[in-house]
Amino acid sequence: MTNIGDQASHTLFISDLHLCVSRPKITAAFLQFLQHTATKADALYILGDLFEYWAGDDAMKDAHHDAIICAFQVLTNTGVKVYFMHGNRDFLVAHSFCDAANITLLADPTLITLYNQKVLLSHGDALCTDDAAYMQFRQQVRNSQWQADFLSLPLAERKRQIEAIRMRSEQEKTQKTAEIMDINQNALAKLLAEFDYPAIFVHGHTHRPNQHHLHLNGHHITRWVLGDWYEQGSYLMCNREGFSSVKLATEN
Ligand code: LP5
Ligand code: MN
Repeated sequence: MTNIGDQASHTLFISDLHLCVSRPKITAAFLQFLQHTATKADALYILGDLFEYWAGDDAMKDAHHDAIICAFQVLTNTGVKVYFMHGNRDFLVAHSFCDAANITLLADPTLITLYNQKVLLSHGDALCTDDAAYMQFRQQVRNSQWQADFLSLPLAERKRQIEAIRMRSEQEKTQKTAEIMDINQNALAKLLAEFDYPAIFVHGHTHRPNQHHLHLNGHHITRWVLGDWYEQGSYLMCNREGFSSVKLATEN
């Protein structure tokens, strides 16, 4: 492959878009991103919370989801690989959606090698261990029997229950400090040790985009936190020279 200008080999990372029918501007920005920015990349990694929520793959037959699936198909047909990891909002995304969109589902966490560097990927919510109420909720809804029972409910009932949990979650978050809702440093150190201290760790979820440097057991690790797309789209780009965070132009 010839590496010139923006054709140079590179990989993109995004998370926390929270796409939904009631925020059409974000969906439009995302479709633009897929058509223009992502087509030049080798691969796109979506690290969770692509959707505001996902009630089950039978919810994907509407026009909003159809446009997103078609855009993924167009992108992947040009040879760009798209990988998707579950977030806390869309962990019910399953193989019907991924097959239709031609994207690959990744486990959380996943270790990849990118341009000779070990890069660990996660949504990030599993590391928010100080948030005891969330951890308990997470354990319950990530149970496969619980999910099978939930998915056996009619779609309208699932949506009703999710809306109720959303309201409760928003209410409870007002009572939690920012520290409680951030990554726990011991949980982070434990995860990085399990993966033999990768050079890079990329995650989303906290909506606190940043670059952090850690020194653990003689290793230097860079932790990149992805931003959400509520106000402005953004992505992390990685090429042979390293990582850089990019904001999308906003339309006026
Ligand atoms: O998403 P975000 O960033 O706003 O908040 C998260 C945590 N909240 C959640 C809940 C989701 O936002 C909404 C549900 C998504 C849909 C999933 C589909 C299938 C599930 C269906 C369930 C019926 O993840 C929030 C964290 C925050 O991140 C920061 O890390 O604090 O956690 C909470 O607010 C959780 C509450 O503290 C506890 C909620 C208890 C609800 C108990 C109900 C028990 C019933 C279980 C299932 C029916
Ligand atoms: Mn999240």
